[in-house]
Amino acid sequence: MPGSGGRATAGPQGPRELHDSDFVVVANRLPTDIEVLPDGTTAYKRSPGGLVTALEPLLRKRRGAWVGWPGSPDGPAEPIDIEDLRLHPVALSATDIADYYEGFSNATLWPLYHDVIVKPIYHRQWWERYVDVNRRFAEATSEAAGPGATVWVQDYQLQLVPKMLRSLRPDLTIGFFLHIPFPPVELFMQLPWRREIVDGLLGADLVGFHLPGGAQNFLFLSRNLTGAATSRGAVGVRGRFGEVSLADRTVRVGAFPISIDSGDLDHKARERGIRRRAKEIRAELGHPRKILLGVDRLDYTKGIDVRLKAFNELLAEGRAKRDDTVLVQLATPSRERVESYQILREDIERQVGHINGEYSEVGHPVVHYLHRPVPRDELIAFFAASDVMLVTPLRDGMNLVAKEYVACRSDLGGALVLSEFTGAAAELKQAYLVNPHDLEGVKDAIEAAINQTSEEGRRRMRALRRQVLTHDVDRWARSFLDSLAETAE
Ligand code: GDG
Repeated sequence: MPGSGGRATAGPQGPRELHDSDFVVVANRLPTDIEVLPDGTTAYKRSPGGLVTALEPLLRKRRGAWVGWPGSPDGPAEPIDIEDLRLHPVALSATDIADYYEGFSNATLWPLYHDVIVKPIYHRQWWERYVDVNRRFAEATSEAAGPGATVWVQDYQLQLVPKMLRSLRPDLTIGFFLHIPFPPVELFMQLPWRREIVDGLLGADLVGFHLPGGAQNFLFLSRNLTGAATSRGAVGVRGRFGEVSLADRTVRVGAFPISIDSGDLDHKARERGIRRRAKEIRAELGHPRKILLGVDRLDYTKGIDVRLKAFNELLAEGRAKRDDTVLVQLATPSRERVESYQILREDIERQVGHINGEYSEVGHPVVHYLHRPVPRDELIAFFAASDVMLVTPLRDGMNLVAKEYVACRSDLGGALVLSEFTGAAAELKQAYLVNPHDLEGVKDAIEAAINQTSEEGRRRMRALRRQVLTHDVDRWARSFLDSLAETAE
């Protein structure tokens, strides 16, 4: 796929038939925003996610297809070939978006799976729409997949697809990966449609989670809700697997911690242009002694309020100096039509206003807050420019930002303050690990990170980089797909 965008073309293999892909990825969004222009031609722009980058070579090699929502109501209705990749759009109406996406996915499942930080809303009408949209995704996938193809379904919006797809196409090998945490059993049991979700996932041959804990929760629920026999499996080279034995087949369950394209990011962050921009950023911020950085979608799971509270108290106690420390918070707008996100935004902006009102001077705010997406290169320059990266979620499946920061620090500078409640904490043990519910602990960790000696910082960063650079997204995808291939054998 082209990196920037352009117009759709037939691939070098010529026009393609339906049912001809050996490898199909199914996700809520297509990897490319596609728009039908007034003259009837199609313009597209690739969204540069890690998943796309990781899967691109495989998709090309295996006549790949991607099934997903094109991201706007003006998307194409028919499959479209962009070079070797076939995109199968699933059209969503305004009501689909409201009930399936903003409703059931993001106001029911998202808070439920993130430890009910916000109270999940259970609406029958949202559920019905979720079932309906999942069915349409399964049908589109069934049209895309060739005989005996491998299908990889992604994430919480599509948990019913594996079962629906298997009943349409028993010949397929189906994998499912959940990008967010799979919750503790007591919380999952709140869901009025808990049995349907577990049955939906059990339609896959392999169900993957970031962490072994999520896999264990799922195994327990499978046994208790369906009566199936489960086993923990042996500890093997690729980690621990469990199995669910159904009447006619076995479902494998495992942990596959996702990662980033670390090599690429490492390379990018060394470029002269990025390093120059990082210096400029420090200058624009007034050459403070220490720059603290937060980078998140504006989401209540990310603990942006936690770090603001901690910073406020450190300033009040004189443990952070108002004239030489700044906090930059880059907050990407997210799910702005969901009420809990509107409340969160007001709360964060009130906190930022309060801190700046108390501790800033004219022309020298102590908190710099942007509510907009920042271009990728600019983000990398921010990573390279900051002394302390603050990653303080109350719950997070993995958190790629923590890994990205580490990948950008070939200078061994910087420090990572990381919540224990992220998936990344299982791998990034040399970070300053914090319990985000323990405000004093968070303050101590930030203070220690601000004042670390350069030897201590280098020691920690070297160990963090060893982990991140050797465990990249390509390794993640390969290990999932190799395990999935084993289930087919
Ligand atoms: C879900 C799970 C899991 C952020 N702001 C900007 C920007 N970003 C990029 C980051 C990073 C990505 O967005 C965010 O990824 P995270 O992993 O941190 O968080 P979620 O969006 O919640 O992702 C999470 C992930 O899925 C993968 O499985 O790790 O736990 O919740 O790549 O750099 N990118 C640009 N401008 C921004 O302003 N260009």
